[in-house]
Amino acid sequence: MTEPISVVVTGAAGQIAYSLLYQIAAGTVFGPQQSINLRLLDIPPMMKVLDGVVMELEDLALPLLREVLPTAEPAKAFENVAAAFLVGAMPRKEGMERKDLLAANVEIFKVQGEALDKYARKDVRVLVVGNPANTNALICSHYAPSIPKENFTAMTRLDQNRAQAALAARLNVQVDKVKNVIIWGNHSSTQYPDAAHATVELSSGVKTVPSEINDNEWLINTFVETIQKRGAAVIAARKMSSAMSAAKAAGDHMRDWWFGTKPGEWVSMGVVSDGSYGIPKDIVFSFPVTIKDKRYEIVQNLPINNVAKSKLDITSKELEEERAEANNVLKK
Ligand code: NAX
Repeated sequence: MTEPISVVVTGAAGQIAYSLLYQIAAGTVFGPQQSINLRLLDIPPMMKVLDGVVMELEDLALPLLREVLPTAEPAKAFENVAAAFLVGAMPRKEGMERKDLLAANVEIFKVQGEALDKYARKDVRVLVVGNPANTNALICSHYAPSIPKENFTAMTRLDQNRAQAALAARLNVQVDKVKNVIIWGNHSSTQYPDAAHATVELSSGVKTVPSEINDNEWLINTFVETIQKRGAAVIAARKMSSAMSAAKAAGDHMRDWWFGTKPGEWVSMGVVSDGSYGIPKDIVFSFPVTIKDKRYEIVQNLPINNVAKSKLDITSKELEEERAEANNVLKK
């Protein structure tokens, strides 16, 4: 067994963390040989709830889990961390406008960016889950200038998993037979779930998903809208937002970042745009990436048709607007 690494989860008393912490402690994310010191950050009113989470973590009796530190102080939570799951965020309350939500979260991610800069390892891998995830990741990175920008990512893996599952259901195949579906853009209703480059493994060989489904209208309209609105559909049914599937997706994202993608396969992650596919630079945009040695590269030269181009424009415009609003808040 290797030396323990420190891993922080923020929003540790919340719903997503409740499912995520087990995966981290059980070795599903960082591997079965990697022992873990967990740092759990939440806000002061949640400390009692967090005590309960700590008790449950103890009761898991998992050998990989070494120390567990519950705290409301970012300075302690981010100390020497090698990986950070930034799940905690201000939820949208009734009557709250998008602007107000953004303003509240900009403040949180500024503080956490500064704490990462000061206390975390310089090679820390940061995954932002808390919404608006893409713009929160951008802000966080901005306030942690000593950590490379590439080390900040936002989660669109839940959208990818949803898209993969929807295509597998439509094709009546096991979910792992479908590969390389892409989520472009923002983790919001403007995201573009794109099946144009996806493949499916059938007994007759590997085929492209569009040729097997052979229903453009379904792929361009029904499929895209179903994925864009899936989060809202879960809330309508469960009266609470996706948590089990979000936690699984966060684990998938970090595990692939840590251990790499399989040959010929890619995954979608919100990363700082380098201008690929004509996307404006310096927004956190979800692209297909391949990963090796803990470094990702954006998959290049995929053909983008006019429909896809217009969808990419819509979601990048929204991200530029969010960035402008965030900058306004920070200037005040
Ligand atoms: P919960 O409301 O259950 O938990 C959030 C926790 O964060 C609470 O315990 C709260 O006290 C804590 N918190 C608030 N401010 C904090 C701060 N400054 N520092 C540390 N902790 C803080 O929400 P949950 O269902 O766990 O969702 C968490 C976030 O994930 C939300 O922002 C949600 O919108 C977002 N999601 C993002 C997804 C994605 O794909 N990127 C999908 C799922 C989810 O909707």
